[in-house]
Amino acid sequence: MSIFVADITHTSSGAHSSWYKRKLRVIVQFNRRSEPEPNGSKRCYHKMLLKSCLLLLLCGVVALSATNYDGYKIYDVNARNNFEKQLMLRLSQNEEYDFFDLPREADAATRIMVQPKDQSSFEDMLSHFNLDYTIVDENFGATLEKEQLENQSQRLMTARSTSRSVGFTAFHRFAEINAYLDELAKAYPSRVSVQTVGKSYEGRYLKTITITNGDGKTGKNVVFLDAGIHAREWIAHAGALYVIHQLAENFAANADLLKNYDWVILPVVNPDGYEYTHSTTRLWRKTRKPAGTCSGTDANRNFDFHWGEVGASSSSCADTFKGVTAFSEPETQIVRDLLLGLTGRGKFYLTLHSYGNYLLYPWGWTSALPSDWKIIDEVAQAGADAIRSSTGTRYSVGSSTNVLYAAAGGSDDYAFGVAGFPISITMELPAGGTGFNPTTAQILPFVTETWTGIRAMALKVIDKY
Ligand code: 0X9
Ligand code: ZN
Repeated sequence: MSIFVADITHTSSGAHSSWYKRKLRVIVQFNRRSEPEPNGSKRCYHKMLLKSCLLLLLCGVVALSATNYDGYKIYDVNARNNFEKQLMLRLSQNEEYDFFDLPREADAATRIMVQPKDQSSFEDMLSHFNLDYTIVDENFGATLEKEQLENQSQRLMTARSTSRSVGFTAFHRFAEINAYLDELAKAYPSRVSVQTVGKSYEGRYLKTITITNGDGKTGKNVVFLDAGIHAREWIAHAGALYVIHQLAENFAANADLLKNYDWVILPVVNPDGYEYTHSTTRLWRKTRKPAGTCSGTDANRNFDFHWGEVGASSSSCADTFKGVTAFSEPETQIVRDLLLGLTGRGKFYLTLHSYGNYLLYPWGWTSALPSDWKIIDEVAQAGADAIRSSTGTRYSVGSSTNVLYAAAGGSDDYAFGVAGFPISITMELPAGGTGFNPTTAQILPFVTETWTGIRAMALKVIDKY
């Protein structure tokens, strides 16, 4: 019998969601009765292996900056029981590993990207604990290289073949997205306007687009939609652009969505992060403002509602860094001010992320449900049902904490709990490629399917408020 002592995050009440909740110092004993007790050099080997496993689990080191991902591997680890799940959760606190998702159920696969220098110790650790795993990408750098070339040529094709700065066969740069908004305001001046709502840390102008039916009525209820809080979730930005395209350019077919409602859309919350994913580090998630020894804050942990209470890191190098203070980031301040400015009129806040096919509603900070959760559930369910009947794609619906994990400081909780939006939903679009990297061919099918869900949810909201 070996005794392995580690700080393992405690999963409270067996709920697969609230893994961040309490940190307990626990002693995990793993019994190796089925194997002969190691002796001599074998015992020594086991000790060394265990030591390197411990080091691997316990050391949190500075995150990388510029990355070409050459030789990076992506693994799916299938945590089959509570011990294995706890092991994965503990490992996810090591900032050297990029956990694309976190184990939620005992048998759910967890996707992890591991850089070359850590791969052999990582695989040793997996084998040592007899974890079930597969490699889903042997060289993420090579995958990205091909995809970047393809995206580049698709961007050029869009530029050549259409009068618009964006299309849905490529992922576009921030400047192209802003140019598209301005083109729409110019093309449809009676229905569409663009507002500059502030500046990112690096000085990029954040713009919202307001789409109306042009009847001149003021004070209508509002749907506020944003995307790109997380830089690497490119399909979310594309999804917001498709919503804009539908409402502005396919107006007649969507007049029912604009009769009594105006739409305000911020397609890129975090432009510094977004540009950084295009230029330097494809899987960057956070903003870019320096903090401590690293850069960037997880904007979706930075809102001042139960800020930092759960599921957020205090380490500035972590991907879920909560920020030095609540609203430390100019980008989250901008979203805050937009949300507060819509208090009363704002009925539906929808924030687009990826990935995982979830429609999540408050709360993200507690497993308790808001008293009127049934109405939000009905709206989200309408979205999931519409998508299911159009393409067969399944979405899971529920509160963030209960369906995914507890994480405080999210924009959805703030919109609902502080700005008074009665319906507040985080939509996690599907995975493409190995998760965050859909191929260019996947963009159109994903965004049209997403639009079907958004349309159904908006109709439900309009019907209720
Ligand atoms: O963790 C997040 O911020 C979101 N998932 S993601 O994979 N896109 O990073 C989910 C946020 C759900 N809402 C709250 N926890 N408030
Ligand atoms: Zn996200």
